[in-house]
Amino acid sequence: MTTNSIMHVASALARQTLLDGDLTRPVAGGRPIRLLPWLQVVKIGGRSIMDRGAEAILPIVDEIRKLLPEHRLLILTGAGIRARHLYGVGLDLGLPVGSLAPLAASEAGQNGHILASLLAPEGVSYVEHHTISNQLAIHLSAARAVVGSAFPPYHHHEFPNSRIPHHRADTGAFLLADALGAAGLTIVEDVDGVYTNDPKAEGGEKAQFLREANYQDLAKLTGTLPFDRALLEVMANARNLERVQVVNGLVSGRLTAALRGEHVGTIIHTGARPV
Ligand code: GWN
Ligand code: ATP
Repeated sequence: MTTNSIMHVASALARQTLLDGDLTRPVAGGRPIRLLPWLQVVKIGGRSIMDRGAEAILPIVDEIRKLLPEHRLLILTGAGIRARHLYGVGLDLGLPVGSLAPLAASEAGQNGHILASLLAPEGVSYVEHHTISNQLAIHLSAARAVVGSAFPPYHHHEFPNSRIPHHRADTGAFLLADALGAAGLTIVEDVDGVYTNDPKAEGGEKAQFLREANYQDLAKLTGTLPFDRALLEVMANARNLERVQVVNGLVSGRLTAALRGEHVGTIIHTGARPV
């Protein structure tokens, strides 16, 4: 006679479909822990800041240098004009979105390498996507800040709903900040914040400045936005990050004030609920 000694693993999700929200919610509906609750994430615009060269970059570098004793920072860069040129060439050749995404992402990485080189004397380095995923805590124990690419590393996993990558640098920065449970995300642009229309476009003088907005209000705006529209979609499902501030990086002191919790740009409220 053989004795049955099979151990049964008790799992709350073992006997049910993962598609039934009523069944998964009691197990999976809780707020995740904050991995790096002291982290401040700063997204530096590729087109709006980095493409302007020394005139815009050096004052921001100076401001970040002075901020280092106060904060521990993950600085993420956007892709800018080189990625736009690349989309033009790639689309002309018929490349699929999953081929264009990593090519554009590499431009965000290049901007990060530039910024990190300028901050190197302060102990700041560029860290790879893999390092951001797995070893950010150790790197930020050794240095006050690191720089990385804001572009999400989707590659051929990019959603096929557009020929231009749908999730770009602003979305990537938000996904990371929310997943890490960061204290905040500041998006640095070349405008004071979000307006009802592009203030630089024709008729832009009629655009109204939005000091504070909800992600749902911004989704109703039919015109352009100063960030990827997909950012609003991921904000709807945010778990940790309750708000984001968009500030003008061409005005000295705005980034510093934003990181100190001051309201100096547009504050966008996400779908994350306070604890
Ligand atoms: O190359 O500047 O990381 O941090 O999306 O992938 O296209 O890669 O395909 O760790 O993995 O160009 O080589 O490049 O920008 O993304 O990096 O120097 O596999 O450190 O090797 O997820 O940096 O690069 O472009 O970010 O955004 O070797 Mo770059 Mo980007 Mo470096 Mo990264 Mo992509 Mo990696 Mo990746 Mo690729
Ligand atoms: P990336 O990092 O992806 O290279 P970026 O964040 O540096 O990009 P843009 O995508 O060019 O920069 O976005 C900033 C620009 O968006 C501003 O210079 C502004 O002219 C424009 N813009 C469009 N719509 C609006 C709006 N509703 N409110 C404010 N600015 C807007």
